[in-house]
Amino acid sequence: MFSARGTARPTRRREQKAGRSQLVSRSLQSAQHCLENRDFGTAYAHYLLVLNLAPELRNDLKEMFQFTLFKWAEELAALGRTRDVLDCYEQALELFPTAEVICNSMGEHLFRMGFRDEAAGYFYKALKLNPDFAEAKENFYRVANWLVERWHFTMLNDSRRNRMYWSAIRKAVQGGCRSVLDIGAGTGILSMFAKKAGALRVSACELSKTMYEVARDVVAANNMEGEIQLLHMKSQDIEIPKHIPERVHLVVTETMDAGLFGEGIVESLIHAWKHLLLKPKPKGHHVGAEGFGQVIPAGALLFGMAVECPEIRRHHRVSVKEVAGVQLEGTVEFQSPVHSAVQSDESTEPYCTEKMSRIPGGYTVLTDPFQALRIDFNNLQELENLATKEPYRITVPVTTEGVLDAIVAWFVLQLDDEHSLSTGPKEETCWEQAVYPVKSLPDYSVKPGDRVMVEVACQDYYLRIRSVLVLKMEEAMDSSRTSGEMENILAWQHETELCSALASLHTTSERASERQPCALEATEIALLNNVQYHEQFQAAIGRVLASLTPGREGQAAGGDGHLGTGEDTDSPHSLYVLDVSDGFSILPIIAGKLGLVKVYSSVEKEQHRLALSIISEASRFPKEMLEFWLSQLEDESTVLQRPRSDKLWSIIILDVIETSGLLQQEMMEKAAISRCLLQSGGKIFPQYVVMQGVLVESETLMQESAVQGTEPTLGFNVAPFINRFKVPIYVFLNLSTLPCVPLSKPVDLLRLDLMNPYLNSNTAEVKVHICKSGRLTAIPFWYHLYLDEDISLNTSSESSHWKQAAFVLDKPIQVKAGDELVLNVQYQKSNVSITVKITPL
Ligand code: 44T
Repeated sequence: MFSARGTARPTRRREQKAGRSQLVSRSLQSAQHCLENRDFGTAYAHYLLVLNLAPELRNDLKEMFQFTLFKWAEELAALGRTRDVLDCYEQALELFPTAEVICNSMGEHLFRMGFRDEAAGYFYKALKLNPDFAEAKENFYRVANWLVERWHFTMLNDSRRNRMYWSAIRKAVQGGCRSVLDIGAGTGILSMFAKKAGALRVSACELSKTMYEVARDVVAANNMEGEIQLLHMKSQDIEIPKHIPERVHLVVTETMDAGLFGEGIVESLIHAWKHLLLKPKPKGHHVGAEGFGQVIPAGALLFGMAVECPEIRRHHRVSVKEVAGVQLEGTVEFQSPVHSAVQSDESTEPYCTEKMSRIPGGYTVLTDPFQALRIDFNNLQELENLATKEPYRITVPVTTEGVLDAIVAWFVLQLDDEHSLSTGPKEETCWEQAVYPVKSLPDYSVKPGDRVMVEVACQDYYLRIRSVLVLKMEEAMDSSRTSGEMENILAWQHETELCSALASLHTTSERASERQPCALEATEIALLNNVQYHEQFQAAIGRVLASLTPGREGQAAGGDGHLGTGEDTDSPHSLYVLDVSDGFSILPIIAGKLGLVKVYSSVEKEQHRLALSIISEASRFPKEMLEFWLSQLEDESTVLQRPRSDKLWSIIILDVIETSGLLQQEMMEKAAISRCLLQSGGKIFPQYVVMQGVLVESETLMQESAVQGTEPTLGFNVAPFINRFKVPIYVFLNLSTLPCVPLSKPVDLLRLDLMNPYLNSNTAEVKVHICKSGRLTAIPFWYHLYLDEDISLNTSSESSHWKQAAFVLDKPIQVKAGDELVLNVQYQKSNVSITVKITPL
């Protein structure tokens, strides 16, 4: 047994010390020896021993220890030994509790393992330890964007919504609801409303760990600790009396998404009515809520309307038949990720969401709004019936001529019989709408007199709205119909049955396609529809290829001038083009069609590879000239390899801008590797990138980036806690419809030269002339991608598949027309940051 501390005699202590230092130096030697042999596990164990025995060596050994830890953790992670990875980091952090690099690396492992909340905590800690730590900053922003969705800010800033919930909750509590359960607490604001209104017992549950912790801090900051019981759990896991002592009078919740049911409100309320709420008030019972259960919101009405919207269309239907010499029509069946069909794969949401008032290019309403569904949240039977309800059809008269692109849906939330909120597209609200893109119709054009038939289905408690058919006026009047049919058609009272009957005549719309399916992301579809993008690439690639083989321009294009068959495909005269675009890309075929070139695509999905092969064939581009380049994109250095040991690339196409509007991570590193693999005269596409920005005043961007003080939250102190997840860059911005006032002309912020990756400077000072007085709140930015000196792509153009991004200032700066500002633009890793300096005149 060990002797108690301090009781050992002096001589023994000396002996121990000598023994210890021997052990330390031997272990240290072993550690170094193991490192040389790349035996990181044993080296790690030795270091651990040394550092525990000789804490005085911690400073000297820190670097080596970290290196060993990272290497060993990588090995463990590759072996799937998750627990061991985390144990190592925990040990390491005990030794070096203030090592930001270890914190950050721990966060990265946690993130990869799917523990995102925990990862955020470590990135945050690393940043606190060193606010200038670029990697940790970037990691934190990415994970913060992911963990705390941006709508929290918008929602908390929506004082109308807050006041409405407050009034409804106060009314219920004062009417006798003594005990309250808040399902999906978020920041805990509804629970605080209930407490303030005088509820005796308030409990709240929140399934996200991050949000649960935010709620804990918020409740404490508002001196309601001990008065609101917070549970980090899903409401369905709450048990009585284990978690809450007894059934409650009132459930408050705002677990609705834009499509109403997407956050699982139906399931959680079914469970709440069965297990957590007092029994409902019997119908016709008018006296107080005493002893009965109730839900706020009491119910909802769901509406829909048909719209024409080019922006939705170009993201959900491939409409180009041929692009830059590549034939798409009749090749594969491109499928958008939103499946509204009942039979479709449950894993995909049947709708996407948009704030229709800010959709680029706007939209045209084609029908009056129709009520698609009414649901009473205070009626268990009705909630349960939803799942088993047969799909039903509704017909709506067309009021305006146009193209039927989507059904847009929203709801009116009835908090109680006095308070309601609408999430409609015309409303001044934080809400987005649910969008059901229309697909598989033989003809999308509609005009007044036509009728659109939609099918509403509730499967797995997801609401789906599908346009089944357009009933044309001419068809209804078609004389070839039997007189019986005609009678029915004219007797509009049986309209729905009639339409169902007619629907069965329209078999074309639902017939499964025989073409090869190719599932694409909405942005990939938008990219395919972008003719200009592909033509620009075609032109620029053509120029480079021509410059590399003088005198062969005449052979290019057409696809028939190839020498490319058999052994010739790899002839020494061949040129090589590599496309490392992130998603589905037909650029390799476009390049290949220019002739005498072997092209490499890095698409990974089997479906995409098949699609590319089919498209090549249809475009009469010999399949053997197209190769797929490594399936694993894990390690950039292996992706960017030479086509053959003795050959170099003529063109490497890099994806440098993410659809979110940010520069791609590690793009300059990729450019640097690519640069070494180019043949003489070869090019990286784009050759350089110019980032442009404009100074604006935008209240909207402020509102969507941080909670603004305590006013919108009705005096409760919420802002500082949720604002911890504020990030300086707003992504996925639609700049063309952003409500804002420009205070300057667009200015060049940064130039990144991919052909000379080492020549870029990391900081730039940019002078900006202010042309309008106002509050500078944000700097939206976008990029010009230069394929060569005269061919460039603008990521903020109308047909772009990219969105834009914006820096949002911490505090607005008042500026006057005529002022000169200096922006300090910094480029670190793939992070760009901007600080504004005001120079006195
Ligand atoms: N906003 C939609 C969604 N939760 C509203 O973890 C509108 C989107 C929106 N907790 C732009 C604008 C808007 N038990 O923190 C979340 C979630 C939690 C639960 C415990 C449960 N059964 C659940 C279910 C959900 O509730 C919180 C709110 S859910 C969504 C709220 C502003 N884009």
